[in-house]
Amino acid sequence: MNIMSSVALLTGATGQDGSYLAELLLDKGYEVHAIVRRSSTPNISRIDHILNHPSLADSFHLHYGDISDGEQINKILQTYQPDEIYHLGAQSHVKVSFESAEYTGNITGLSTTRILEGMRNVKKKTRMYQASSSEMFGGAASPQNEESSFIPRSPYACAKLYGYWMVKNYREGYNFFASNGILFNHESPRRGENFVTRKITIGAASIVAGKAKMLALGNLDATRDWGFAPEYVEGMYQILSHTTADDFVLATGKTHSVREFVDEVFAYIDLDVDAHVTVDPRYFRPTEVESLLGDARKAKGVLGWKPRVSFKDLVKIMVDADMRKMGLSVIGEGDEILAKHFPNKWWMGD
Ligand code: NAP
Ligand code: F7E
Repeated sequence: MNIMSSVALLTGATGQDGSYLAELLLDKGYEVHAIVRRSSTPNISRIDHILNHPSLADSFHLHYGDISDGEQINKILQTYQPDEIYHLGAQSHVKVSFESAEYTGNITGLSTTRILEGMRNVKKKTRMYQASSSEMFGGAASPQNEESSFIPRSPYACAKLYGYWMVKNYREGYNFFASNGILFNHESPRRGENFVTRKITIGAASIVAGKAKMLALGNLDATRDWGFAPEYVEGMYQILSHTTADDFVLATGKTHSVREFVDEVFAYIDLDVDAHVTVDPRYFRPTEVESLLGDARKAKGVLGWKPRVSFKDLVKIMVDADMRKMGLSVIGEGDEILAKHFPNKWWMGD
């Protein structure tokens, strides 16, 4: 253990953002500890390459635990006394939250209180990042920024809003360095397979590979402000590195419909949308967030954070990756975009 390194504790390290963030922090010389839940089959595919890395593995430590278990969180906090905590663990699927509303409240909402309470027993001044979400704006008028109303439209959004307010309350009540990153949708080749962007890129690649004929989707008219996950992880780090604890929106400032995402993907690999895409009401939600469009001027002005990857670029990066994973030849524009925007790419593989 290098005693000079800053120590970071991550929840959600096996997820999309957590895996990129672990790489970013390791690249910056941090000693990284991660709370991961035990499962009967391994759930570490996104961080396997770090665990097997010749020079990074020694600085990356996994601890079994569940964010429903305050006792274990306390134990880990007391043992490792982190300088920074990034709380990314959550039941993060909006549609699933309608089916598992109480569970989502416990995992996505109450876990934030468990972390904050645990921090009260840590002697050093630990900084805490809370993964808040644009879903909290829900039905609020576009564009949404730090001053917008919160009109949550799902159990997931309600749970995230609870965490958001707990962070603000502990910041004000106990002088905690705790910050909310209010992140709009961000995607990547590591995006969970049942979120719409990845479902579409995998679906299209499967059609090219002859493994599927049709792709069934829900509401094609909803619009989202979609960015590229590695850039949002850089933003998380910048939020915690800022001189004061504060709340920041991260977004691209552009919104596109699910239908436009489908059109871009299918056009890129020359597939006919009408021949392969159907709408299945099973994927509709009881209440929908029709439109999200973020205004990240505060993050740009205060932190200097600015996303580089456009909507069309994001599509190409994700399609190339899924085509490659299926053993198909790739068009390769996604690789060129990555090389152009990230000449010193800090993450490994996709
Ligand atoms: P994700 O891929 O779904 O990852 C969620 C992580 O939480 C996984 O590592 C998962 O572990 C872990 N987790 C879930 N339940 C747990 C439990 N009971 N105990 C311990 N760990 C648990 O999510 P993401 O896209 O990376 O998002 C990261 C965070 O940002 C989440 O809090 C999400 O709600 C929030 N957020 C995401 C976006 C976005 O567009 N991606 C936007 C705004 C906010 P397993 O691997 O074991 O399932
Ligand atoms: O849905 C529509 C769906 O599940 C986007 C999470 O990371 O971002 C994410 O939440 C839109 C919705 O993401 C399908 O109805 C159509 O309007 O990809 P999604 P989300 O709900 O926006 C926020 C910021 C988070 O914080 C969350 O953690 O796409 N849609 N057809 C579909 N969605 C899915 N999943 N599957 C479909 O077949």
